[in-house]
Amino acid sequence: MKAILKQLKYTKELTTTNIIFNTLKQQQLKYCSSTKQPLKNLTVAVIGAPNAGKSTLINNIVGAKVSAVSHVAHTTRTFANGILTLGNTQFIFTDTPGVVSHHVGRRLKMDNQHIRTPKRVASSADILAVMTDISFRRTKDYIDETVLNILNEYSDIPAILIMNKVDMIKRKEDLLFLATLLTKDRQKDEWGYLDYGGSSKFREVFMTSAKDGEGVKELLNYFMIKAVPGPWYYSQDIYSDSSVEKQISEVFRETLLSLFGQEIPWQVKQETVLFHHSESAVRIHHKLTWPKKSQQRYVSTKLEELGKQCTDELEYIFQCPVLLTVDVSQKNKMSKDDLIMF
Ligand SMILES: Nc1nc2c(ncn2[C@@H]2O[C@H](COP(=O)(O)OP(=O)(O)OP(=O)(O)O)[C@@H](O)[C@H]2O)c(=O)[nH]1
Ligand SMILES: [Mg+2]
Repeated sequence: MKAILKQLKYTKELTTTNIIFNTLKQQQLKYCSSTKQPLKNLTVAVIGAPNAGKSTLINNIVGAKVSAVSHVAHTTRTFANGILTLGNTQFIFTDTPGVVSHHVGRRLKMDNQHIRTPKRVASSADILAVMTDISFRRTKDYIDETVLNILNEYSDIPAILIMNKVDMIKRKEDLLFLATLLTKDRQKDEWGYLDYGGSSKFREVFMTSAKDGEGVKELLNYFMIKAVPGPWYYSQDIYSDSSVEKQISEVFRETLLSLFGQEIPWQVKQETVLFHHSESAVRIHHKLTWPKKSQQRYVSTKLEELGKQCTDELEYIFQCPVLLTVDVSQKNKMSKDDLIMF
């Protein structure tokens, strides 16, 4: 509770979702403290095509930087948990890398862990939330075979469909048409080839805008009803299971992707060399190392902007002033393990 009030006080800009959620949380806390209900929990694995908005939804729901968000596909590389405790109920939302088939993963030179993570995470969830980008021509009427295989393999776990980016759809009647298609098993078109459709296994359909919060309250109410009696796995003021260093790295990754987009060098080593938390501020020294001198020079041209944007975001996360220094350097020989792939 203290953390939320602190967050509300310091916040540079609250998203609609944060407002919805903070209000919901305060109501729940009041309700629970008076009724002393038993503890409940719910683990939701959010899976779906790259760029659907999975990380945006989870970050906005829990109000923390669980994973970086960007317009570049395959931003999320490993799974991460966003945690939210509402009254007597703790939700764990697992963010996953965009689902790709082995064939596509190989072509894009992704490592196996990246390809396998959504399936591995799905096995331990209470609910599978399949997110789809309803504004994207290639995914709006189609759910990827790899996602359908996960639904079939874990058919005992209830699955829901989240049709995201509804803010991009002008004709709202299109949404109903697409919902009908996506909740039917995959079909061929009248000429017998183009696949379209999704799965008849979805128990519910939600239409959301993860970015501006539309429909998120309905989604959360549904999760609230589905929570099952059981212990909490995290203390109630934890929002992410990522280490501080990982959260700082995600902020840098997101900012680099937004400043340099596809042009950025694809490999960087990130290191938080210093992290010091005092009463009044956080001091961070972060080091970025690229294999080539030209890459280092290129990123250095926007170093000031990079530092400013990262400082703003880190101040939002830590809820206090951040003194940030960034070091961009080059090192010829880096081992594969050193590098974080964008
Ligand atoms: N208009 C609109 N854009 C959104 C919405 N949700 C996410 N986005 C944008 O879509 C892009 C991808 O969002 P992410 O949250 O990174 O998507 P993801 O599914 O986590 O992507 P990967 O990690 O690559 O699998 C970003 O530019 C977001 O700002 C939404 O509801 N509406
Ligand atoms: Mg993501």
